[in-house]
Amino acid sequence: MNGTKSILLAGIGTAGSTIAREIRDAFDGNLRTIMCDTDAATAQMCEPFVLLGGNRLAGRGAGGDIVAGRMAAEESISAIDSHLDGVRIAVIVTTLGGGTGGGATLETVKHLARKGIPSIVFATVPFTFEGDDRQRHARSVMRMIEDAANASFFIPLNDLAAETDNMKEAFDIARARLETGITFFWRLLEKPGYLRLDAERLRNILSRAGHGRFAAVETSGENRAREALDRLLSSPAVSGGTGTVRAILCGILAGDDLRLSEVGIVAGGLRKAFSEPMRFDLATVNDEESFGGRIAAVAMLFESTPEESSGNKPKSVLSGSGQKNDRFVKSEATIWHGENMDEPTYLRKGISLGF
Ligand SMILES: Nc1nc2c(ncn2[C@@H]2O[C@H](COP(=O)(O)OP(=O)(O)OP(=O)(O)O)[C@@H](O)[C@H]2O)c(=O)[nH]1
Ligand SMILES: [Mg+2]
Repeated sequence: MNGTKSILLAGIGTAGSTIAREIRDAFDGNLRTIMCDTDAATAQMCEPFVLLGGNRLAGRGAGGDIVAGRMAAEESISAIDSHLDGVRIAVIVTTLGGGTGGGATLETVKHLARKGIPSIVFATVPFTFEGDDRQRHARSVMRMIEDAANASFFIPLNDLAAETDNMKEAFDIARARLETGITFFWRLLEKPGYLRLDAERLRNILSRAGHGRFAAVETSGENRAREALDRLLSSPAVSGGTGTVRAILCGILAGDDLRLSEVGIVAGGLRKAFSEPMRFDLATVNDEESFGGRIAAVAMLFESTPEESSGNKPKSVLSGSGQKNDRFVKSEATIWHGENMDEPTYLRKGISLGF
């Protein structure tokens, strides 16, 4: 199966489904997608569609009730199974705050896990002005999603208030940000690159990543690499955060003019910015049509909480050597003949990439 077809984009809830459809449209329809909602009206704009809780809610939506959303998913989430053939990773997009996004997402993640499919969740967190109840529900759901999903990214809508005072613009920015983070995976798999990732490697990286943050920048001009690095390092996603960064996935997307030294500046600079030992994966995408003359740099950071960083480290699965695996939040080190297989080959073998 084509690498990009082994990733499924699932939109949950009304806004989540709409965002998933918009992302697919913006990506020339070339994303394998499924939309799930308790509101039958969503089916008119989103295809393929799975109605959740048809018996219980009669296609009228969960009305902001996350318990109703959860029960609806319990009732009918297995209807997505016919869309899972060959799927190796699921990327879920949703908005917390509604009953379906808030209630059905966790059930969807758990269902996929039972099928052996890791989930990466991208979710917006409601504006404060939407009310204390929505905020509280969203926060409690976030924690459960963080625990259940293999990787999760949350975008607080409040943060966008610093960028615009206009409601529509704020939602547009949120959508654009989700689109950047989500389509990054497809771009990594679909386009050729000098340092490539395939679906299995991506699954390996993300299936144990934990809570994440991401930043994406685009630059052009003579100093584009230096500028990309500076902007990445000063973005709240990279400079903020309370936990220890355990793993970074760095992507550099550019046209035919990408220079080795530029890869060194961005990837090397990002890596050096963190003193903690961590896993670092780099992928480059060569896409002259989309990025000719420019560089797009994406940094996904996965971190542990302060408690996890000071807590016990898991033991090795294979060797039982007790070797620490500092690089992942939820995993044990995979030791084989004394080597930590979770380290990229070029690091284990000491191969220089020129930075
Ligand atoms: N990013 C984004 N978020 C939205 C948009 N519209 C609403 N939201 C957010 O999404 C939350 C509600 O999501 P909905 O999709 O309406 O709710 P739902 O998941 O369908 O749940 P129910 O309608 O209760 O079944 C709100 O609290 C908002 O924070 C949008 O256009 N874009
Ligand atoms: Mg709805």
